Amino acid sequence: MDSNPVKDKLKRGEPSIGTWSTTGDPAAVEIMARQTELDWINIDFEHNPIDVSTAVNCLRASEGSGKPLFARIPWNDKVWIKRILDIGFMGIVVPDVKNPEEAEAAVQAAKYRPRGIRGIGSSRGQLVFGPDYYANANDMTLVVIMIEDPVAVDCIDDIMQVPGVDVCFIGPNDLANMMDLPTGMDNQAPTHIEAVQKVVDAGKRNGIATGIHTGSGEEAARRIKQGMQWFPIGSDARMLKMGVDGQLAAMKAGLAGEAVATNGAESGGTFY
Ligand code: 3PY
Ligand code: MG
Repeated sequence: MDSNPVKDKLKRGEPSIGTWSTTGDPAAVEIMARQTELDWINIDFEHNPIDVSTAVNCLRASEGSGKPLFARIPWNDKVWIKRILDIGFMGIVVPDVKNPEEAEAAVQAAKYRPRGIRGIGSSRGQLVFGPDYYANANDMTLVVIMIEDPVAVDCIDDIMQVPGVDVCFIGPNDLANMMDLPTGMDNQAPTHIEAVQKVVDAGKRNGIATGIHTGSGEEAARRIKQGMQWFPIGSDARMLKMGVDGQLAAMKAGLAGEAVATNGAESGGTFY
């Protein structure tokens, strides 16, 4: 793979929907990567006990699927960005970028000269992507800047105009927290809705893909209709929990003699 199919899709103006791995478990990543309608998986190093030597096995587990893996790093830090890209991630998600200077620092860390300062030394990059890795990496690498503070919304056009920023992606919980609002996915507070819409509108003006972390397929459909192009549905841990909760609720309803919604889960088949 010497180009990034997710970047290609975004350039064509199409939505590219993936999910998060908060477990960092290669088996979970393998199952999700084989879901043909998910375009990518993002491993979340920001809030979870995942280390780089585990994550490289997530990359190996997903390889046969042809799906790019991205990584949310713990902070906007050039050392993290270098190590993550060097082991073969095809993009970075950078938390809480507050202004164009911070966006510029993230892009510089992610790109080789002349655009950036990334150092030479990706053995796995060359192994997996081939001997032209250094020539192709700048084009291939997706840079996702997270908008999680109203100060970033106030300068969103300037952030989007930093060359090399591909996506501005909203963290709904941190944004709510920084606005002194109750947290939660699919936030319905009017001021939160207004801030999210400002980011979407700026994305359209500047030709930059936007997104928000969604909690369900139902929200994902609404966000696509709103004009968003790049975002995850939940995470492996969230979907596992929702699956368990849903099936236990169905069992209880069945025992109580109520109609049971299967919610897409098939009871036949041999996948278990
Ligand atoms: C948030 O909601 O703050 C997030 O970072 C989600 O990814
Ligand atoms: Mg956040």
